[in-house]
Amino acid sequence: MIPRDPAQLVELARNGSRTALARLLTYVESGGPVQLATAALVYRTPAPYVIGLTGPPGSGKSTLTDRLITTILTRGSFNGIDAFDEIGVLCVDPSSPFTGGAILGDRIRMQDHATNEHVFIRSMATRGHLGGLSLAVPDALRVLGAATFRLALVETVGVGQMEVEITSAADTTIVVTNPGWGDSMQANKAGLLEVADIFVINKADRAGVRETRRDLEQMLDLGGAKEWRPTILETVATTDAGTDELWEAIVEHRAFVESGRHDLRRRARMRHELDKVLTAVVRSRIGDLAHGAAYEEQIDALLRGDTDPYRAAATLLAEP
Ligand SMILES: Nc1nc2c(ncn2[C@@H]2O[C@H](COP(=O)(O)OP(=O)(O)O)[C@@H](O)[C@H]2O)c(=O)[nH]1
Ligand SMILES: [Mg+2]
Repeated sequence: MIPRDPAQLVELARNGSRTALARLLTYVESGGPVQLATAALVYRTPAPYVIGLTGPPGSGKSTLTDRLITTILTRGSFNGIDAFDEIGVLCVDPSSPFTGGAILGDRIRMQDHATNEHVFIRSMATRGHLGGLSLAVPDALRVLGAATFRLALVETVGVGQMEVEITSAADTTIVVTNPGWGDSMQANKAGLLEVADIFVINKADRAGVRETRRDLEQMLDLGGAKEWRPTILETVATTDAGTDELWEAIVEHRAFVESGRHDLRRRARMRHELDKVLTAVVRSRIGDLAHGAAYEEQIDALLRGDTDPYRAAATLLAEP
C-alpha cells in the first residue's frame, strides 16, 4: 500500500519509488493542503538541471526530446561533466487542461523510453494548483529533485506568453523552430528571443534553412549584445542528424550557467516565482472575500447608499 502522507511519499520517492513520485506530482497539480505540504518538503532539495524545449505544435519537440534522451543516456560522461543516468521528462500543454491528443502523440513518440527505468515521463495538467501550470511546473521539478533526479527535460507546447513563462523556469531553454518559421512565431518573437539560449532549426531536411538562420541571426543582432549569444543549430530529429551537436551546445551553455555569471538570472527567476505566488495567494484571498454573508451585507449597504465601494472593500479586507 502506498501511503498518502507527503513526507512518507518523499522518502519513498527518494528511494526510487516511481509510484510515490507520481502521487507527489498529482499532489502538486491538484493544489490545496497536500500541494503546500509537498512544496514545503521538497523546497530545500537540490533541483535538477532543467532543459526546456518550447515551440509550435508539430515542430518536432517530442522527437528531439526522444533523441536527446538516447544521446544523454548513451554518451555517458561528457567533456568531464558527470553523466546523467536518470532523466525526468515533463510534457506540458497549457492549451489543454487535461492530457490531450498532443500528449498522447508524445507518449507514442517516446514509447521506447516509457519502459526504460532510467526515464520517467509525465504529462502535467492543472487540476487546481493555485498558480496554474506556470507554478505547478517549478514545484514538479523540485519533486523530481527530491526523487534524486539531476536532469529534467520540460517540453512545452506553443510559443505564447504562458509557454515562454513555463520554459523560462529552465536552466537551458531551447526554442524549436522549423524552416520558414516566421508565421508561427510572429506574435511572440520578442518573448522567445528573451528566453532562448539555443535556437534549433529542426526539419532541416526541408527548404528554407538558410533563410531561417539568417532571420534568426538578424533578430539576435537587433537584440544587442548579451553575455550569452544564443546558439543556432540545425537538426533533423527523425534521422538523428544534429542531436550530438545539440547536446554539445547544451553542455556548453550549462558550463556558462554554472560559471556563476548566471546568478542574476536565477535571482530574477526566483523573484518572478515569488511574484506569481503572491499574486495567486492574493487572488485566492479575493475569491474568499468576494462571496458569503459579509460580502452580501456590504452589497446591501452599497445599494442603500450607506457606504461606498472603497469603504466596503476596506471593511471586507479588515475581516479576520
Ligand atoms: N521531415 C521531418 N519531420 C520531422 C522532423 N522532426 C520531427 N518530424 C515529424 O514532425 C511531426 C511532429 O513531431 P513532434 O515531435 O510530435 O512535434 P511536437 O509537437 O513539437 O512535439 C512528426 O510526424 C515527426 O515525425 C524532422 O527533422 N524532419
Ligand atoms: Mg510534442
